[in-house]
Amino acid sequence: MADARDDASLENVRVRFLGRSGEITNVRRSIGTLPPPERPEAGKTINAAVADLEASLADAARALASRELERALQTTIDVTFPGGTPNTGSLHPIRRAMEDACGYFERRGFAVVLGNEIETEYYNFDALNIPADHPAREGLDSFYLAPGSLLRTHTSPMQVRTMREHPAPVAIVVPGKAYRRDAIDARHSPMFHQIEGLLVAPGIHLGHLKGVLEGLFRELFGPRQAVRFRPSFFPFTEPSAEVDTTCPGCGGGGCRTCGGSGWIEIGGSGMVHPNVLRESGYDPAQVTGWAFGVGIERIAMVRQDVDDIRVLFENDPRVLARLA
Ligand code: 2NM
Repeated sequence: MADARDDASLENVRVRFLGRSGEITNVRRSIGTLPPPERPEAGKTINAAVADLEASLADAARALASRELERALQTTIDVTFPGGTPNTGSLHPIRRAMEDACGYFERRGFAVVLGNEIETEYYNFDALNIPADHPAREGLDSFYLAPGSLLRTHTSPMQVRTMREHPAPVAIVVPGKAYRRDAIDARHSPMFHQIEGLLVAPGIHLGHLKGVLEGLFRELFGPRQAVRFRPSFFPFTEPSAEVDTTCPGCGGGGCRTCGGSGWIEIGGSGMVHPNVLRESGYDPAQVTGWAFGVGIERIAMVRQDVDDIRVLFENDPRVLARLA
């Protein structure tokens, strides 16, 4: 009985001896047939037997339950089995591109400057030599909050603010959000991220800019990146150049990412315009400087190999988990 396999076999034992027509029950009933003097002794013996049997049944039930628990523990939980890998999350590709770019400049002694996203028209346009009749200044292209106040259309205003507060030399990068009234499509988002750089000191020239940008793109895309300047125009730099780098998708041979040219357009740059230096409190006869701006989404898209900027804002975990 002590090694009964289940509750049913214990119940069989109980019924067989203690049930309504069980063996002990029958013996108890037959007490009446004994001579009266023998009945008390017989009753005592039977009661003792019943108590004995009930105690044994209870012991057996406890032993059975304990064996069943032991078996359940051993069959359902293997404490040595390796656990599943938890989802740990990761930095967003935009954040990663921004931190990689900032890290590159920080290691070269540049300060990282953050600033307000609400700007005055003066810092966003006037101080940057952008004329009053420039189309970017129209309410159609920029988010004005009130007359003279708008969401910054680039992070350049912080560069002017920094120059006004610190005498040359200055070496900074300004990462952050910028806003333009563009309709959302595969390449445009009304909110986007930039990193802009500024180096002003005596004797600074375009050659310095080219070397620094080459290092930046090698940091971001790999060791074989080259830089190509294409002449362009920005009001705040002279001369100005669009910046291309070797297409990381094909290494320069031509592919879908670069439209077959082997180069991808990644930003703008130039030598800071004398008017901007003067407006910032610097003397263009004493110091010169380069500046550049690159789109962070553009970097993240090329690194993630996605051709639609909206993928970066939808935040599908399957995309976020995919490392470049
Ligand atoms: C660009 C392209 C070229 C730029 C200029 C300045 C400042 F404040 F120094 F004048 N900051 N950033 C600059 C120059 C930005 O972005 C496409």
